[in-house]
Amino acid sequence: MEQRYVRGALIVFEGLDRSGKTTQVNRLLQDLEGTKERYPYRGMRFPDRTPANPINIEICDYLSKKKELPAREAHLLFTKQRQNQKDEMERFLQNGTTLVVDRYSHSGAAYSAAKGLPLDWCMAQEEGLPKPDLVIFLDLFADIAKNRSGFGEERFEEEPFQKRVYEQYMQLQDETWLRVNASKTEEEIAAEVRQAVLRVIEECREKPISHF
Ligand code: DGP
Ligand code: NA
Ligand code: NA
Repeated sequence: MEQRYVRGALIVFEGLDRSGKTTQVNRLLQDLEGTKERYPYRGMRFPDRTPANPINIEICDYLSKKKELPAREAHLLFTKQRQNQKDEMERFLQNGTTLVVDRYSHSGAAYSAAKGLPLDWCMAQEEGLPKPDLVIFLDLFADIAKNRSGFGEERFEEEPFQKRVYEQYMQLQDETWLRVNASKTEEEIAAEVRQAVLRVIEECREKPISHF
């Protein structure tokens, strides 16, 4: 018998720090609220900084520079947080719930590779995780990002580092990526995002979940 899939889409937002990513995630979640009977959804974010477990707390301490870790160990910590959510993510997707995720595997690989780890090794740690159906990359180069307020306080936010992260992101792109010019207005970006998301939700209803 022919197999039918009616599943949710895995939608991921990526971008440099201060690219306006979180604003756009929240706008999309608000938009989806209006059609939730038809397209159930759930928001998620990585890293998850809620102090719900020791891994989350360790990530928080590392990001706020309270704690130092070798690059490899730090990477595996972030990866573990994603791997721990794998089963739950699959369940939601299989139940027809679209997941809207603020950062995911590509952040992991791009930020860790920018610190000097091999990009391939970083992505290899993501193996088995559901692969996004759509990656919305808010493309705002570091030169512009640094002029936004609050830039530079946290680990990874220094400008030369952001340039390296950007270069790594560029190597990770594939046909599932939508690059959005992040210097457009918030409204323009939101409209572009919404259109792509609704298209992908429809398209992947009939497809099995793919994996890294
Ligand atoms: P925010 O998205 O604003 O909560 O910032 C999270 C920071 O952590 C940001 O600088 C990107 C970085 N980050 C996210 N995921 C990973 C990861 O898997 N590995 C590393 N090294 N950094 C990550
Ligand atoms: Na940040
Ligand atoms: Na953010």
